[in-house]
Parts: sequence; structure tokens; C-alpha cells
Amino acid sequence: MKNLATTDPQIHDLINKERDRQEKHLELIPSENFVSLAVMEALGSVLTNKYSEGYPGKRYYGGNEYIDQVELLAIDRAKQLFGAEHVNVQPLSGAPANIAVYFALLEPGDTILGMDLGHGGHLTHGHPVTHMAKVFNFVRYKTNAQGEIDFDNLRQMALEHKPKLILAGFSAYSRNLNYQKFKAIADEVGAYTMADIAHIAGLIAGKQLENPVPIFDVVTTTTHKTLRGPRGAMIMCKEKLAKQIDKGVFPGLQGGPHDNNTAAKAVAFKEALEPEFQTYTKQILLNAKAMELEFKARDYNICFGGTDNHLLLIDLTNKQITGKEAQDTLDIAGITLNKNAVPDDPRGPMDPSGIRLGTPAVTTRGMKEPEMKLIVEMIDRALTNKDKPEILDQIRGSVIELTAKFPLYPELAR
Ligand code: DSN
Repeated sequence: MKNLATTDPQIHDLINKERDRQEKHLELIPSENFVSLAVMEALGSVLTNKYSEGYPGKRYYGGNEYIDQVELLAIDRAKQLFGAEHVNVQPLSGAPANIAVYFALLEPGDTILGMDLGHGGHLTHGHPVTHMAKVFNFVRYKTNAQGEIDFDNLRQMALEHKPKLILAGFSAYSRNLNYQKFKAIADEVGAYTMADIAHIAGLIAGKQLENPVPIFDVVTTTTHKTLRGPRGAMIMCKEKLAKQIDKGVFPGLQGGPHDNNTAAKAVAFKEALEPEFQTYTKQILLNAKAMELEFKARDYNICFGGTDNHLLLIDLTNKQITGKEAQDTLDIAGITLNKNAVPDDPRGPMDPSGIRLGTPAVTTRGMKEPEMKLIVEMIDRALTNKDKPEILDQIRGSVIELTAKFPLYPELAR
């Protein structure tokens, strides 16, 4: 980065510090991952210079002959990956993708049935603090005591509230979803079906989890989580909704697409179409299962009974430590995860009862089941010694030793 070093040494320095942080910490935030150098090169390319409001062949600016080809490649590859009829690759991130769908399909005041945030849902699925909650009438379902989605209750809620859209898909729910059951209930009440697969898109693309795209009307996803692409999102839908969805994104919500991100999405989709991506995503699941078993052996309370995907939500109430204390303690030890509410959490969101962690990023580094066992041992040791700086220091040393065996970007110039 010699130009950056000369022009802006402060930013150059901070980027290198962040790079070292990523290199020397264990990244367990389940929504984070490490992209390939090819994805990074596309992101840092001259495509960042272009304006291209509109869609391939129908732009409001000239000079889009190559950008059109980039966007069409991204669309074609996404269609191949997920078997989608129509794809819009322009959403800048997950929240605008979801907002574009609501406005594309619904009228203000319409009812949306989505999962409660505290039970693993997402802010953009109708949490009262969001702007969308002022525009649409969100009704929220929950998981039952066994950590399952109670479809009888969901059907009763659908019959009572008559939603125009039923939403499946979560940011802290670790079990498989029965898409056919959602679809049957939606059909009964005449609602659209929408899945937000942001967390599990890579696991679906890698053929490890069921794909809702052929079943649901609309499926949104970010591209930077298990899918291991650049920050951004996309919307997949049935052909009959294509025009509405495209208009919902542009001009309904966004301006010019970020063409460098579109190119990087295309690169990530190409990588995800390779057989190695299936091996990678299979290992994500094996690693999450290995963590689950090790946590259970150490008497940790895994919400929803365990995991079928890449993430674990852990209720720490029986460990006499809060989510925030755990996150802060693990930060000192070099292990990064996030505090998270657990179902019907009696504590507030800034210091909830749980932590959320996942395996996509450590799996990208090449770590496998033995390393997962080691990581859980380190987490447990840190949490049980949270007031002993010398122990946290020792764990920090072990983290540096472990991460050095699985280097990130060794060939990337500084
Ligand atoms: N922030 C993402 C996550 O961590 O799950 C979702 O928006």
C-alpha cells in the first residue's frame, strides 16, 4: 500500500493495525469472515469510480458497457448458486435489501409476521426501534420452551393477524428451518413468503442446508457472512415479482449501485460455485458441532438445544457472568465474539445474559475440530478466571500461538 503510506500515513497505520488484530485474534463473531485476495482486488479496483443508476442495458449514465457485463455475471452466478429465477445484486447491505422488499410488495400499514429479535430474529424484522416499525405493522412470533418454532402458534397468529408477508430467517437462531411449513401457512392466509438467509447463505450455497429459494417468493441475503464475499446484499425472487423488486431497490430506495462491490460479489459467487466451497462449508458445520459438544461437556447452556448451522447462542446465567462481562473478558484474551440477548432475556441489550459465536471465520483460516476443542477450553478458562489478569494474559499468549499456525493473507503487501 505504498501510495496510501505516502498520502495518508495515519490511515495506512490503522489499516495495518487492524490487519494485525485480525491476524492475531480468534474471530468468532458468526457474521464475520475473511474474503479472498481476489475479492479484495475487485473491491479496490477502478470500478469504484463509476455511476450506473438503472440496470444492465437500461442505465441513466453512459459508459456502462463493462459495468453491465460485471453486473450480469454477478446475477448469472447467483442464479446458478441458488437456482433463483431473478436476482438483484444492487442492495448495499442487508437492512436496505429487507426494506426494499417491504416497500416493493406491501403498502404502509400492512402486517408482517416475523420472529422476535430476542428469539434469534433481526432488527430489520420489525423491532420497535427501527423506522420500518413505524411504517408497517410487525407482529412477532417466538420459539417455544424446546427452542423450536411452534408452527401451530404461528398458524394461529397468521389466522388472527392476516399478515401480507411472513418472514423466516434469523441472526441468532441455530436450528434448521422447515420452509414448507412456513409456505403452507402463508398460502392459507394469502401472504407472501420472505426468507432472510443472511447468516446461512454460504451454507446453502455449499449445499449443506436446505435452500428456500425454490420454495419462497423472495429471499434476501447479505454477501459477506458465510458466503465469504464483500460487504453487500442481494435479493432473489420469483420472476413474477422481478419488476416490483427491482423498482423497490432502484429508484425506490437506493441511488447508484457500488459497482466495485458488484464485481467482488461476482468473484465470491464464482468461488462459491467451486467444489472446495462445499468442503469449506461442511467443515463450518463440523466445527460448530465440535464446539457445541465441548461447551455442553463443560455445562454451558446452549439456547435452542444446540446447533444445526454455524452459530451458537449461549445463555451464561448459570455461569454467574453476563454477556458483556464475557465479551470484555474474552477481548482481553484475544477472542472476539459478541454479547447477545437470549430468549425472553430479563437483562437489557447492552448487557444481556448471553454470547453468540460461530465458526465461519476460524474455518476459513483452516482450523478444524481439534482447534475448536482448544478454543472452547480457552473460553471456559477465561470466563472462570475473569478477575485474574495473569491467566487472561496466558490465554492471550496461547491465542497468538494458535493463530500463528493458521496465517491470514501472508502474501498481502503492507
Ligand atoms: N450484524 C449482523 C449480525 O451480526 O448478525 C446482522 O445484521
